[in-house]
Amino acid sequence: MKLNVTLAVTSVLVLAVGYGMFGCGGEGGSSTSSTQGTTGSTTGTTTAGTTGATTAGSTGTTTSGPATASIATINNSSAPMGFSFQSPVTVASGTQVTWNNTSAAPHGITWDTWTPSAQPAPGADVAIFNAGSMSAVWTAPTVTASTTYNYHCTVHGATMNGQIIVTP
Ligand SMILES: [Cu+2]
Repeated sequence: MKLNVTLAVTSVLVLAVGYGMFGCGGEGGSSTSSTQGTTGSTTGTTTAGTTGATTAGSTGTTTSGPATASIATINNSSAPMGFSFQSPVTVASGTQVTWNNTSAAPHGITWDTWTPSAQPAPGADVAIFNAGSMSAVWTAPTVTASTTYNYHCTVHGATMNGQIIVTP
């Protein structure tokens, strides 16, 4: 009988401890430790956006720049005027063309007709360039079909002529 009493007391103690733990746990979870929010206002200076020059993007589609071509302009004893242009020369649209004058006389480029005529005009004539020098740059028009541009020499006339074929 003494053993039964001991068990009963033990059970009560276990229940009491268990109840107490639950009670304490419940109260502990509802603790409201309210942290006072900082209410200081930030009054720092506002940094203005950068107003520096915007760097323009490169307009080329390649980093190597436009294509270039050089047209030889030479002494030619069999030509009517004694000089001739390298002709025909084929270049792509947008190519920067110069005439390289290795002959003994000055020459210039005067544009004539082009075929097909629906394609862009060749633009301004190229000024006279002296013996031993390069002409001003002529930029080939942007064409949508292979186009032949005819020209003759400003100095020597229609018999000193050439052709440039511009491709799309
Ligand atoms: Cu000429």
